[in-house]
Amino acid sequence: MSCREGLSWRFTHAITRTPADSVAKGLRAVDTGDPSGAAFRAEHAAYVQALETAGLSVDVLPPLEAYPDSCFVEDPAFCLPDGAILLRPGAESRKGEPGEIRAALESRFDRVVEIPGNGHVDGGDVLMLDDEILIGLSARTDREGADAFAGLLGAWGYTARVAETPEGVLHFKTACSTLGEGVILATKVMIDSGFFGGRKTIAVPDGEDYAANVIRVNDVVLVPEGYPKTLAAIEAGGFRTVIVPTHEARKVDGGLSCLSLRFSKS
Ligand code: CIR
Repeated sequence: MSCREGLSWRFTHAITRTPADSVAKGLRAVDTGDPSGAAFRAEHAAYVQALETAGLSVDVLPPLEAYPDSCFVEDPAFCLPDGAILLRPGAESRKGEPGEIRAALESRFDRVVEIPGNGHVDGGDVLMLDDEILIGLSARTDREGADAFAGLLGAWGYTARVAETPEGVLHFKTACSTLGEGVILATKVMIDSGFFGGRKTIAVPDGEDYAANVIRVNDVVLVPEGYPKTLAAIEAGGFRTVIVPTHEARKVDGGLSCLSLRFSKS
């Protein structure tokens, strides 16, 4: 696809979902204690406020107790200016989430389609850049799903490339983010993997890998609270930052990107 300046970071809208109390039972690789629903909701409100301050109109969907991880709305769907795609999350407990977010997408988009076939894709494995969409294979995204998704994106006129997510990384975007204007923030392992070719990258400083997941929203980059070296590296790159608390989300492997679907209408 030709480069669409700002495709991956200029947005007008976002969809989020308030965390339920059942988030205490959310999936996690390492148990560091359960998140508290109330504390998570307070952090979530600050997150929504940061998106609104960055210029977005934010739809906040009600909590879903039946789906502990459903506040991580990035995983069951993917949005482009020309439509939304319902994905098929790889975790058994999250399989019903696309059905739960369909109505919210249909209220915002004329075109809402399902990923074809039976393969799995989590939105957390999809890195949208201005000129290319990268799909990471992971424990949640399999080859069948990634190929089907890449085919659908191709039919919509986008260039998609499938890559291997390094071992031990939950989602491709757990370890990298677009800062916009052609710059990628990533862990050293991701940079060394060569996925990003000759693109400009900023390495996440040692000991702060969690902060690789940031989001560029219009004029600012939202950065998780508590990662001063990464914050300084992003600011040194010439980007304006806003700090947002994600302490509760982190307990269940969540970060800034997975808490919203961000998009602009064409
Ligand atoms: C999960 O394991 O599915 C959730 N506890 C966290 C999902 C985070 N999503 C993301 O990074 N895109």
